Amino acid sequence: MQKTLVLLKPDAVQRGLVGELVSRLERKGLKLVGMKLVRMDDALARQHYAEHVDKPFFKGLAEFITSGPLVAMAIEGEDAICMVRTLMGETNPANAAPGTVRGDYAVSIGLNLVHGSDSPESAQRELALFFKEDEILEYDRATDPWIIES
Ligand code: IDP
Ligand code: MG
Repeated sequence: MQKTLVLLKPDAVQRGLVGELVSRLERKGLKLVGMKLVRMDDALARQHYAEHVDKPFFKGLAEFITSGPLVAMAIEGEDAICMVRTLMGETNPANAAPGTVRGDYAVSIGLNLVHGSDSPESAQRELALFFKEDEILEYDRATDPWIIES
């Protein structure tokens, strides 16, 4: 089992796509183990996008990601990190396949609706930026009767 961080970025919230995008993750069979509405500030943007702070697009990215509320989710599943990235599609919506979130809904690389951690190390680091330990639920599949396996 892996856990990964998914962000429904401010454009997804502003366009009213939260339900649709959560639904896609649920239908795939991924488990929602944490969820909150967050307004990122500059400091959190710099931490979250640490690998990009020196890139030319960082200023625009930081302005956008702090521009309004976003939905942060902790998602669990087998190969969840890769699965989420596949559901999201390529970073640039021009290259994102139809059927993916970015392929179906996004038209610009700046406004590409979703974030998903890209490795187990990133997932662990990024989840800790958005969630305290007790804000991510632990399900025990053997004993928790409300968990229906997809
Ligand atoms: P990812 O979100 O698919 O993992 P990254 O390369 O990690 O893509 O970039 C993080 C975010 O920064 C992207 O989702 C996108 O919103 C933005 N971004 C990346 N490259 C560019 C660019 O060349 N111009 C503008 N924004 C970019
Ligand atoms: Mg990335």
